Amino acid sequence: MTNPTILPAWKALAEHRREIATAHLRDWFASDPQRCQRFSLDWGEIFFDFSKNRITDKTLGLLFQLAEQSGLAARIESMFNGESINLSEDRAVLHVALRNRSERSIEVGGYDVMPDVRRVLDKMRRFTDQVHSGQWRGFSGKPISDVVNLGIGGSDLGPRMVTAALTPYQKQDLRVHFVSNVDETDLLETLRNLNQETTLFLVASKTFTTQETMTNARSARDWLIAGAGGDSAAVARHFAAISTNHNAVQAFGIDPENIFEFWDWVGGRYSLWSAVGLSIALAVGMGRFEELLQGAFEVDQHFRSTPFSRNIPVIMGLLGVWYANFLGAESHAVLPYDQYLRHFPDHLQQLDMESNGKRVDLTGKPVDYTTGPLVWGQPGTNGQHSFFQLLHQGTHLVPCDFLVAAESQHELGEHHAILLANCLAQAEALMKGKTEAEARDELVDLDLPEDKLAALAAAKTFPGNRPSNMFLFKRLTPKILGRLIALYEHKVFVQGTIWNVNSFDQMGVELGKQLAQAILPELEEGRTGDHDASTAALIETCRRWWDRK
Ligand code: G6Q
Repeated sequence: MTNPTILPAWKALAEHRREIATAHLRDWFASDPQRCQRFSLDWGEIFFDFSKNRITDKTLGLLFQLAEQSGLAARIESMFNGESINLSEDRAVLHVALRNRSERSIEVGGYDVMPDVRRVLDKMRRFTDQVHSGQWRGFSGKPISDVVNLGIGGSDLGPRMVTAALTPYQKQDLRVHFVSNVDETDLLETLRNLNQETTLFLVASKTFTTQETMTNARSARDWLIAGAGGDSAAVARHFAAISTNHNAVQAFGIDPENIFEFWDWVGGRYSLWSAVGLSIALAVGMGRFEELLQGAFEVDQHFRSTPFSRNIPVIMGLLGVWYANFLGAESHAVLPYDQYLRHFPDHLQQLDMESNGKRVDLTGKPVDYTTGPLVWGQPGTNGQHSFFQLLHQGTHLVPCDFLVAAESQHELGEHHAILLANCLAQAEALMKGKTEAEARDELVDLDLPEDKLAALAAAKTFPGNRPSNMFLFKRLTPKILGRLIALYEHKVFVQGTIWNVNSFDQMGVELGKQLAQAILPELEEGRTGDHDASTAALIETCRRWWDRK
């Protein structure tokens, strides 16, 4: 547990930043034909090209030293060995156990968790097989046609993202929907076209107390029972729960047979690999779900056993530290050139910002350095027609991750080649930029007076030297997707280790859960609370417009 800023490598990096302050990526590429070869890794069907980063061999060497001096190797072992590295909640962090496809046991406090993990996977397999084969029937004897996952945050974003990403692998006769928002619009618009007789609800909630999910679950239960002619016995055929809280699930009225358990050592944003992934398994089948696990397992092995110099999540994490702490970057853009990955930035936003959006270190002391970045993005090429302007010419340094498949899931004329060409061109343009002289050359025929020419050339100049990673993968299969997600999970781990923060609690999210509970009775019943004038006026205005005053 060290303040990273006192480490020798940190100090050396601060010094080194000055050495390369005026260097340009364009010149580094021009003078070094081996640059891409040295700064890329061809790992199975993923080609990770990090050569378009503002780094030299020396930068990387110092970053690897920083990782060593931060005790990263020991911390990786602590996680894989089930130690309580989530200090504030005194919990192990073992999403790696959920995708441990080996025979290796993994213990928490001397108890091997692997038999429990396999038992729940078996139960998921039996359940998905029953639903897919039509053996599982609703209250009127019809097979299931629609599954609705009710969950929020970690119990929604991961499975929602994966299910969308694996659309080409989905079972044809089963549709999977996701409802997260307590805004009734979300539930009502989803239920609008569904039939109670053939709809199955999965209530995914680790705690089974989350206000939004429980409110949606209660309304969904009412809708179902109304459709079943008031017979509450229908709930047993139409509700399953994924939770660590058995008592609350049973109190809700869900058949204990339909409970899929997971454990307190699985953080919400790391839970898609657990029974929280049941919606994924129902969408694509258990075999595909296990291919997803396999991909993540391969990354776990890579992360645990590969030297830092060839370790992809370690390199990803260190590059982020370099930009955040030494080059002043405040955000990180994730740009999948893949419509099926449209929810990938949302998932990473939670993964990264909830994990490393922390202001105190592991001892509770406020940090005096930057921690987790703002993570944002959306699929290409759409973003090119909006925020890419700022990426190219704005005043912020925004490191970007591009993700793109070499092969499409479809064949439609030139679409995929155009998509790929755009992706590669953007990364190249961010790196190279366009000099003022090049801009002037393009304008020469306009024959403008010098002041106008200078202004226009300046507007058309691109500084370049803007960094990016490229994740080029062969095709978006379940295994490749599993790998991509796990790479980012471990990247976040690397950064949390260096920043010396707890990446596995989320007190800011807990706060939100408490605050709404306090205002609700004041809104509904007009009770007086202890609020600032602004909040009190807002409550009063709502009540007046509701005509309850
Ligand atoms: C994730 C967070 C948070 C959580 C949701 C839902 O890491 O803890 O996003 O997943 O608040 O919580 P429940 O699963 O308990 O309903």
